[in-house]
Amino acid sequence: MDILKQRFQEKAAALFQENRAMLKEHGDLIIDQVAVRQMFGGMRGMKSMIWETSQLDPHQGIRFRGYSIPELRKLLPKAAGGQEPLPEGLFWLMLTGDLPTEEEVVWLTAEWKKRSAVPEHTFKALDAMPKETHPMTQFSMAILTMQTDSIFAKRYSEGLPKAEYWDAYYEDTMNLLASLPRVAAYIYRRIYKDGDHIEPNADLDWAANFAHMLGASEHPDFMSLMRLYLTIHADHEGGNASAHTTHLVGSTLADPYYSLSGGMNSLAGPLHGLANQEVIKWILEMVKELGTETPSDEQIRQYIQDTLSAGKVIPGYGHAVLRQPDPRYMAQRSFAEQYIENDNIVNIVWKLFTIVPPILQSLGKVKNPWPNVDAHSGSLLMHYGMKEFGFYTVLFGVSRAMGVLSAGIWSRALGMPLERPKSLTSAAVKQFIAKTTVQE
Ligand code: CMX
Repeated sequence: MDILKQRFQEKAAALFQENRAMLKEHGDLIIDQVAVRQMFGGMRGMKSMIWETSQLDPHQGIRFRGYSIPELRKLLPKAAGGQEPLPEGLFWLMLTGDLPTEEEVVWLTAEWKKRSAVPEHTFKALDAMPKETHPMTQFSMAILTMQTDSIFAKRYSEGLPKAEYWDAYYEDTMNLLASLPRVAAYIYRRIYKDGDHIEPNADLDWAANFAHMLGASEHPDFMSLMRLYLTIHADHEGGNASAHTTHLVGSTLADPYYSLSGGMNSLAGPLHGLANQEVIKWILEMVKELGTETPSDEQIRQYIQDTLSAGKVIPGYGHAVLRQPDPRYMAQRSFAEQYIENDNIVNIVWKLFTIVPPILQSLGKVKNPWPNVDAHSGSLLMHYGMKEFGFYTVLFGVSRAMGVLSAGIWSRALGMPLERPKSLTSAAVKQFIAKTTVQE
């Protein structure tokens, strides 16, 4: 058994027993109640699932196993000479709850390298799709084509006992994470670089090798950006759409390939991960319409008003849970302050930070007027020359896979059952209201 799997097994076995005992003693305690408003309002705030890898506070933002993003930027192991955290370290942390040592991260980088082969038929299936197919469609489909290699599916069909589900889920997760950068880079080069693919470089860590295979930028800081980017997008507790979808599909014991592909389809929505492409698209349209890359505050204000008057949302702003500027936005801003000098698009992103919130606030209905993670990411990629914004959500997806799949291993280890909440018709809710208000 490898060192990470062993560490996980110890932690998971202990928590499994603790949870069993807790459920026996306190299983009937009421932890939450559901308002009619929540049933019609996308289940906001309803406590309804267990997710070990991270937790989101509306004011503090995301904490991965208790660590904030600024803390992780300091504490996670880094590449030699690098200043940004290695995403491998975050995966280790999410899975075990412990910060890894440098040696452990070196081991994980090497392990993913060993497992990084992509089946030939995946490339063939991608090549058979029209090039103009959206990169997220290609990504999701590519993940499904690799399902032929699922160890979970194979072992399940051979009679895998329940106590070993997590073990097979772990194997698939490690193989998937190892191969996703290659698949994503293949899609990028296929669509935007005439299929001129770049072989992996075995000397590089997971994120740097991804940056290398993308071949989008020669700048060494692009590798640092990828390390930070892939770390901060990984997880945002369990209720967000991509996490919840992956979790739901996994609860049927569909293997990690099916689950992740489902999660990626969720990420592809403009209210979720696709917002990173929408932000840059919107900014570039603004620049084009105004005829300048250095618009005045007044011009930007008017453009925002026009967007809202057209019945559209301001992409990159607002959040279902957060009520403060997103720490993932702030981390990217701090990266830009450190690495980038005077970039027009970055400057627009910073101007929006002060101009958008009062306007959204004045609408009187937006619960969070602050920027989310997607408001900043595209401007950094643009800076290093990766201008193909249709691809941006795939980058988000490669990172998000780490969070949702490590959470999936936990779900299998903790014996989480098939997810099956209760739905009601509108008529049933009305009947409930009539009965309840008469009783009052
Ligand atoms: N621009 C304009 N209107 C907005 C808005 C924005 N950025 N954010 C929220 N609103 C509107 C909502 O559309 C809603 O309007 P209606 O009542 O007319 O339907 C109202 O304000 C209340 O919404 P809310 O409770 O504040 O926000 P929700 O929890 O319903 O939605 C989110 C959250 C993210 C979907 C929404 O803020 C939004 O559409 N933002 C823009 C898209 C975006 O950036 N998504 C990425 C989120 C991060 C991620 O998942 O990657």
